[in-house]
Amino acid sequence: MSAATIERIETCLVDLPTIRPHKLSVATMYGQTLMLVKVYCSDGVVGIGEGTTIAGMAYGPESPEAMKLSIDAYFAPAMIGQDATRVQALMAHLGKLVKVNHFAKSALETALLDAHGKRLGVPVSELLGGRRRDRVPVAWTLASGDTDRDIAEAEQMLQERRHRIFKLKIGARDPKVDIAHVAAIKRALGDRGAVRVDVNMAWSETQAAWAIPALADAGCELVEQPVASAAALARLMRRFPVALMADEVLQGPDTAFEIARQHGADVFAIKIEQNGGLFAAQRVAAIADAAGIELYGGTMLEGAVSTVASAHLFASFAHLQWGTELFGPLLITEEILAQPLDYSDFELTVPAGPGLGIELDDARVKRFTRDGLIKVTD
Ligand code: MUC
Ligand code: MG
Repeated sequence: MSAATIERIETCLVDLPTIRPHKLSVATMYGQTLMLVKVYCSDGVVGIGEGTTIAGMAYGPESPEAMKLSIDAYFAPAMIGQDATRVQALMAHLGKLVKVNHFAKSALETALLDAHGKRLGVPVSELLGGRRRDRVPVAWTLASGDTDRDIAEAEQMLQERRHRIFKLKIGARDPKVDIAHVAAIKRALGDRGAVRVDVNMAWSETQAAWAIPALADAGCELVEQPVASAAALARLMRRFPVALMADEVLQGPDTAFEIARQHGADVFAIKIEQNGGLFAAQRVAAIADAAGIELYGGTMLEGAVSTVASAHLFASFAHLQWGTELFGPLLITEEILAQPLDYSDFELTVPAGPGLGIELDDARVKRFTRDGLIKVTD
């Protein structure tokens, strides 16, 4: 095919409010910042990508501001004039020039895949080997910090047939208080809703050893990243029958291989940003499959662009035993797509159009675009 080269790259920061405060063990979020990137190619095709973090730098090493800066100052100059049609080769080239920066790389790879899919007239899922499903189950996170409010929220989601899998964010409070919270929610929902928890690394190994059986007794079916250490997670695996999921410790194929080698998790939460892009996340999923580890489609509470990129990847997985948590756009008050995504009957439809299959509402994006790199708060 005739080469299309990269002509220009634009980045912006878009600050959007969340529908309610979102409380994690690491921080409370009141809004989400999307770092959006547009890659303009010589054949007239424009690809879009997105990078997000959770609560600024409280969750991981990159911030939206750092992603923008690294793209503007380092990635973009190295990409101008390069062949836009050889996505893996270009990403490998960038990998040599810039260490780590997984989130920024994921945003750029998403934009290149979007552009290439548009160019070829196929969805991104086809560039990843072809989809095995058109819709993916979507969990909702209950994280208001208040048990009654969380129960009311879950009831509303069940009634609207939007979600029936609920992930509870715990770890900020005393484990005893957290377990009472989980038990109350599971009691209220019964068999109508699955309950899982994400501790975001907050517990010590001894706290986890005490709390995990209590969570299982409360009806919790999956415990995500209870401790920070991969070795401690592997030790906990030997002690309890309840499913344990790795999230933060998965930072690309090398880490996935090491955890799989130690039988260090029952389930992998696959995140495109945390692993350094869609292809790296695909390799992580392949390692999990080979090791008999089950799969879950994770999120960095991404906006629509990265959510859809993830959906294309998860649609191509051979196994997706635990569904996904691709609810990020629903946590944000503003719709930034020209055509909203289809969340219905407890699932998200993976768009079928070329590339990501979505179009930004540019006027809305502009309205929330930050003027400058640093957010001014009063
Ligand atoms: C995480 O740690 O998995 C996913 C859902 C949510 O509420 O937070 C994220 C991050
Ligand atoms: Mg997690």
